[in-house]
Amino acid sequence: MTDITEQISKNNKIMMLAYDQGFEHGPATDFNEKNYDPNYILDIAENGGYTCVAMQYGLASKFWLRRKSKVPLVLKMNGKTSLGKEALSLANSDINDALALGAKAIGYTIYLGSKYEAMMLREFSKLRDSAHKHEITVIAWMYPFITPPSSNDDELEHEIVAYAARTGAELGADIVKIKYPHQPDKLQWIIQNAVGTKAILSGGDKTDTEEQFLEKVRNFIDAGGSGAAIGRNIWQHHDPIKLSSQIKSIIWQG
Ligand code: FBP
Repeated sequence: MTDITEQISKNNKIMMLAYDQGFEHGPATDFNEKNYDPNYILDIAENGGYTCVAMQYGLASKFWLRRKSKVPLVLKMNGKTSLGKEALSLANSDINDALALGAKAIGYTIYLGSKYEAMMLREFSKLRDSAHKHEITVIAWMYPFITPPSSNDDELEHEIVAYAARTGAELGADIVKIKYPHQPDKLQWIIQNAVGTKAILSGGDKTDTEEQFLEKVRNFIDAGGSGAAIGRNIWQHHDPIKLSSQIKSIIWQG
């Protein structure tokens, strides 16, 4: 395989539907009568032009696998609930699970700056090696877990996002999933620092208007980004397919 990310991308670009929030945040904050149901999400993934869908093992085996979805699976391997305070997220599945499911990629969150950082770095590296042995794409959710001093929040924040992108690249991820910075004019610098690794945008909660959100995706792609991994902004929207098609145009046509 020339480019390992080809199996979850189209023309070098990635549009991922993320659905691990039930684990990370719990039903109360994120779900309604429609989007609590994994089949609703898989309908969106299948009809909205997504190049991959990310789920934890339980949902992947009970829903994605059973309906034989054609949208490539990103098995999200680690996770933590919002009930604890510690920034530690360890794997709850392994490479054999990814192989048994037929996942094309694995996803792993690293909380950089957490006091448990070293544990996650070690576990990630082992999973990266096993994934690459089986030609499975490795995606690192690179999430800094430190708050910059308040006096120059914005100035430092984009450097921390760049640091996260850089660390993911140096760790050997094929794709880094990074947050949108407070200073969008620094996006190019951030994405450049992913040196040789594709950078995709992490959606965030649904606080922006539709226009603001689409502008973020556009800025990210214009700055050299390789796509987006979006969850709540899509499946909390009243018309997810229409919004997906707008995002699709931005990702592939600019
Ligand atoms: P969203 O677009 O809903 O933010 O999904 C992307 C994602 O990375 C999910 O995979 C993950 O559950 C969530 O964000 C984590 O969000 P937060 O950092 O706000 O807990």
